[in-house]
Amino acid sequence: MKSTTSKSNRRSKLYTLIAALAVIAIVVAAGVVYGVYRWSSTSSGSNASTAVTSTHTPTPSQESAPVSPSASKDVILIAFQTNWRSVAAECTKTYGPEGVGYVEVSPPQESIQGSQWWTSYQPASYRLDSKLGSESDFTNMVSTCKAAGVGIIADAVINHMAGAYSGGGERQGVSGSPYTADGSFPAVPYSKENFHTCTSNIMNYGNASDVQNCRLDALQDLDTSQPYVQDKISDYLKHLLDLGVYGFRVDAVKHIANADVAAIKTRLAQKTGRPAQDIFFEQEVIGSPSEAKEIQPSVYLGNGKVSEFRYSSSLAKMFADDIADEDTGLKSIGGKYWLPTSKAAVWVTNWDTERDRALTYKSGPSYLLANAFMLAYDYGQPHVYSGYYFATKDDGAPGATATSVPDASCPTDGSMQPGTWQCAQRWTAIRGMIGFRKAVSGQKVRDWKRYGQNVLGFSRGSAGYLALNNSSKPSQQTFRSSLPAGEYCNVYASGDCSQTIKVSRDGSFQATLPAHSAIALHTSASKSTWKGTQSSDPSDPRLG
Ligand code: ARE
Repeated sequence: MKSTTSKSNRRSKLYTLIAALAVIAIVVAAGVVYGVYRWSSTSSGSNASTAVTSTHTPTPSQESAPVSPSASKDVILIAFQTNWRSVAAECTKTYGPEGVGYVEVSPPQESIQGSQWWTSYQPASYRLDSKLGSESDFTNMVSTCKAAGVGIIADAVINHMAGAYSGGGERQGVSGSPYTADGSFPAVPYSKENFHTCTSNIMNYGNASDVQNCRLDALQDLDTSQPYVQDKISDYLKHLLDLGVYGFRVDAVKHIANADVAAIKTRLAQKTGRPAQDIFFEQEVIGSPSEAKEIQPSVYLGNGKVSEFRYSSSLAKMFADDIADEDTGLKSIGGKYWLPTSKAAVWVTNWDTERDRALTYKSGPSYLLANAFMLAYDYGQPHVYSGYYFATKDDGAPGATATSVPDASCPTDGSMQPGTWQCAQRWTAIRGMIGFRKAVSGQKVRDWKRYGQNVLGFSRGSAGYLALNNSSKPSQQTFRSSLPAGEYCNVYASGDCSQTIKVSRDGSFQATLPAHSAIALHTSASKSTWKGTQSSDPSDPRLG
């Protein structure tokens, strides 16, 4: 009797255990299925709602989730003038699911007042209370993005403070901090003695002392050689690191002596207890061989990455001429005199060049083709730029006032109307190419071939193939790739695999590449496995 009871007890305990395990298994499986569903529905560009507003509140465990800087997720998205709430929402909705590694945001410190975008580059204090949001909005953005696997790169304006102005008197920054045109910034605090004595504008880029000790565009130039100034700057950067930012784009580095940049980084490393080489620093140095040797991009390589501006200017020239030319075309990117690929920060355009030179949305379909090339090729760390359509150079973000920028919303008609956001991170071709980059990570460029004027193709190992037609005529070709046989989605052209290419056993495929278009194929996007359901995105621009 006793043994029967204990047997049945044991049996019932066993049943309970099995039932409990079954429940756990069902819950886990449901979680996985939900996760896969969410990934596929978002990564295919499914019904992206057009409003970008924050609803996500991260749990503490999500907040501490690490962002792994892996080579397959090296894409930086520049969310120009986008407010913190909108970046947070987009991290969850688009950047994270699409595989963007980092978002570079506009300067987060308090700036002067004004609706123009460039007011962000005139600090009034280092308080994190700016046109783009409060410190708590910023903190929420950092943790929300981190939970979505996306690191935040802050634009650090450390060379100068607000611009000088005439008429004297005190002014207030966007959150009320007072400042003057003669060096008084009590909220930091900085006083006149903390600035260089040269008050004229830079006249001669052939003279390093002029470039580094005088004023860039009337901006009051900090004397970054002073230990006190280095201390204040490193405190500001430490604060951002403490809040969880991944690293920095450092503004106007050419105007700061290399020794000062290195000293600021060393202080920051000491204060945060991190090795200096583990702190991401991407330095803005616009290179020009005709300028002084002390201000060349290569001088700053010891501090981290450096902008390779040759990239965007070369792409502009090549896409206006013949991208397939063996000597002057895309093949020459990353040549002998370029920064080493591991140190180069590259983009088709940024906010300065967009208003001045370079390929931009105003250049038509070449803009998209150039971005596709950047994301498919293996030179430098790519930055996809996402700003807003504008009429004049000074136009601030859509709806910007002197002290705030409203939440972003993505356009739905492709008309590129000034005063609407671009939302480039949502464009079908950009989403497709970010997925391409992830799939071909670590694979070498091969099968490079010129197929005619402005028509070329190349493989990334046996994982992907990109063919570009930058001419105004369709191009019918037999392309030679190293892809395994199969039917692949053209991820440049659609998000739902409605345009496919059949690759034969020898890797070749026949296709007619439309004018100004591309074919992008990779092994993670085959007809039989593709989950995307949305052919195009409402914010796709009509580039002509
Ligand atoms: C604004 C007004 C000015 C006014 C000033 C002060 O436009 O008229 O005098 O405010 O009141 C941005 C805007 C500027 C703006 C500034 C501050 O572009 O127009 O000035 O914000 O609000 C050089 C630097 C490089 C710099 C470019 C613009 O080397 O670092 O000039 N780029 C960064 C940012 C900019 C930002 C700043 C620096 C300032 O990306 O967005 O300015 O924080 C050659 C040289 C380059 C030189 C280039 C252009 O190529 O080799 O070194 O770049 O010409 O001059």
